[in-house]
Amino acid sequence: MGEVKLLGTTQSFPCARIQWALRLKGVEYEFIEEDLRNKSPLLLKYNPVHKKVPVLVHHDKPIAESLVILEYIDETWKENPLLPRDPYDRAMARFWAKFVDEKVVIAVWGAFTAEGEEKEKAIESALEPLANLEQQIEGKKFFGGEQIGYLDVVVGWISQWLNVMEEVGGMKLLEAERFPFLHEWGQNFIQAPAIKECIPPREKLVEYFHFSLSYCRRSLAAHKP
Ligand SMILES: N[C@@H](CCC(=O)N[C@@H](CS)C(=O)NCC(=O)O)C(=O)O
Repeated sequence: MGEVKLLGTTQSFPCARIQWALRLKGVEYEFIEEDLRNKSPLLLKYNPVHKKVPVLVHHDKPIAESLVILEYIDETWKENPLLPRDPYDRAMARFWAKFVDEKVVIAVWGAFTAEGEEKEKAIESALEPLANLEQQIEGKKFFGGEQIGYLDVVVGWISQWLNVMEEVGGMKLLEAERFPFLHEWGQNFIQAPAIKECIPPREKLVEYFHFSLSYCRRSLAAHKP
């Protein structure tokens, strides 16, 4: 199916989504590690609009945005389908994927970076969309049913990244007592061979989130009136 390249960083969860999908489908690819503090001419050429990773390059044609790339992968390599076949189930998987990126990621990031009086409020705001996800996974092994599917790959970051964000950001969100089904799903997800191979080492993520947190707080402080 031609040459496949992925421009990404090991610590980025949108990039992990793409590596997981390619591995679940058995697609060979070359991973090109980007330095986001010094973006390569290749990244600027292939994603001139957002200048972000991941970018999948197939037959020299670039595709950006992880959710868009996942759909491209699923339509191009038919084995081990990621999206459900039923149109309604497909629509629901897309609805929840959008929810994850627009609500869960934003709220968790807010809780991670919040300080002082704002922290408790931000944590409460992050627990709400997580509770919506808990309802979705209750009674199922994976969001995709018996097999890992599109929504599992989209939510996958909470299995490792969230845990590190909790530690670095001094908060607790995904407690087993509060979210038993999501917690169990995370354990199952991370054990799958195609997934396990592409989970960044914990210490790399710790370093990455420490850097992100101080960077974010420095820029907030610089913009305070
Ligand atoms: N919505 C995008 C988000 C991609 C994204 O935020 N990538 C980050 C790394 S995790 C990035 O490239 N940041 C560089 C920058 O913002 O300049 C997706 O799902 O692909």
